[in-house]
Amino acid sequence: LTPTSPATPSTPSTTRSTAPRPQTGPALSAIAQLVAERPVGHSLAAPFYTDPDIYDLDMEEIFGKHWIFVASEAEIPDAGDYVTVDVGRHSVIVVRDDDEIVRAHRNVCRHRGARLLESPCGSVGNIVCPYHQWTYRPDGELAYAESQPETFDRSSFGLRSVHIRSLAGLLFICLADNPPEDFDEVATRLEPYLEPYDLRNTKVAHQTDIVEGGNWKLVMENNRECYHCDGAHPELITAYFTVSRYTEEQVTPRNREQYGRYLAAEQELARARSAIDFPQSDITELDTRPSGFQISHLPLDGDGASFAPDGRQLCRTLLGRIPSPAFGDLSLHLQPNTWFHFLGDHAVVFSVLPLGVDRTIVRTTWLVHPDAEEGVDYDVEELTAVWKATNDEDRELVEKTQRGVHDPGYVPGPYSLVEEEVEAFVNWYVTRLGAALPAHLFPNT
Ligand code: 3BY
Ligand code: FES
Ligand code: FE
Repeated sequence: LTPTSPATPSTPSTTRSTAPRPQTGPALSAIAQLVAERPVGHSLAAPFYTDPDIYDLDMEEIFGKHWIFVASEAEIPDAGDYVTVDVGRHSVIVVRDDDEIVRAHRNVCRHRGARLLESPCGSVGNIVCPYHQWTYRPDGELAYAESQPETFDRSSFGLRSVHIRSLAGLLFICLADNPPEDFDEVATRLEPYLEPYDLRNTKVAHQTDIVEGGNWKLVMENNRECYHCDGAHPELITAYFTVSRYTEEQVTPRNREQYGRYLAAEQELARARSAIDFPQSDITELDTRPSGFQISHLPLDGDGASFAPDGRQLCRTLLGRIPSPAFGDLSLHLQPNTWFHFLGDHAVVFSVLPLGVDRTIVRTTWLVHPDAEEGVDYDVEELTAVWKATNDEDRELVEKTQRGVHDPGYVPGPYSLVEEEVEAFVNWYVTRLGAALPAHLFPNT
């Protein structure tokens, strides 16, 4: 296991106040009222998607306090490799130090505050500030600062660290001083599902950033259902069973035939799992804890191996100790900003990063076995085609919805039987927001 650094307490060590943010009383109480009046089983009221004050609150209470998926260890394989990640106004350096430990630091110089690294990724010996050349080791320690008095104590001016942890090679940061503690338990329960893929031992085959013209919650809600898949995702549905996760009563006459094939493929997958003592059960704890999550394993259609039109294997080398190509799709959803698909031959991982109230980055990374050779064992175009198309289709839907919820004619509408995970996401979200707002704003509860 690659260790990750324990975060040092941030300096200066002021206790963060739980009092309302520097915002006018009426704005906060209006938000509290919207939270209290949220109709269960319905989409959110328009201001949650359009109001800059609610966006600021989201950045503080959701992105500022939870574990946020930002990168994979495969993106920084060697000492000195780094990525920079912007979460709202916070810029963070995620770097592998000289002892191979993955660390996260504030991308802010301890001298007079200059932004240290501007590239989205790269490799450094040391981190040298472009302004007056204060020089930091990858572990954050200040190694050199010119023309300082005798009394200058270098050890007091290391980079401020940010909490970071690696879940089987997937890197999560938390900007809060005290991250949600329940992630430990979540990690322990997820490890047996992820370990067989050996994600630490993968390489990046491709990465894309797309900017969606919609609020981050519309991006997440759209991901949490496949109600739209039949109509919107011609590429994805050929690989996927649209009826995945359906119960008997959710099946319509139109998709009954597919449902039969789905059940048979599910049994086949259960057999493949037991061959390697892979956990058999799905877990759904999406809105019952701070680090809400769901892990579920679904068979794929056709050959059942990969996201190809015919379900055919797309990379010749399989990940980790996966026994056979047709190992279905292990999908992991974590609140608030991510989803993952782990297949026998590759993994696709997604990080949602808000840029503004109606602009959101979706970063998609395709991971393959480190020995897989591009052009020999896989073709990048083929490997990425389905999710590139799907992302683009989803972007359009998110943007249409953003335009719709911005329209004065919008009223929240009811979720269908197959949108329970959207409700779970929204419920998780309003619960977090409600808990963050001062109690006196909720006089009736
Ligand atoms: O990525 C997901 O988990 C959902 C379900 C299937 C398609 N998709 C948008
Ligand atoms: Fe970085 Fe001066 S601001 S060295
Ligand atoms: Fe979609």
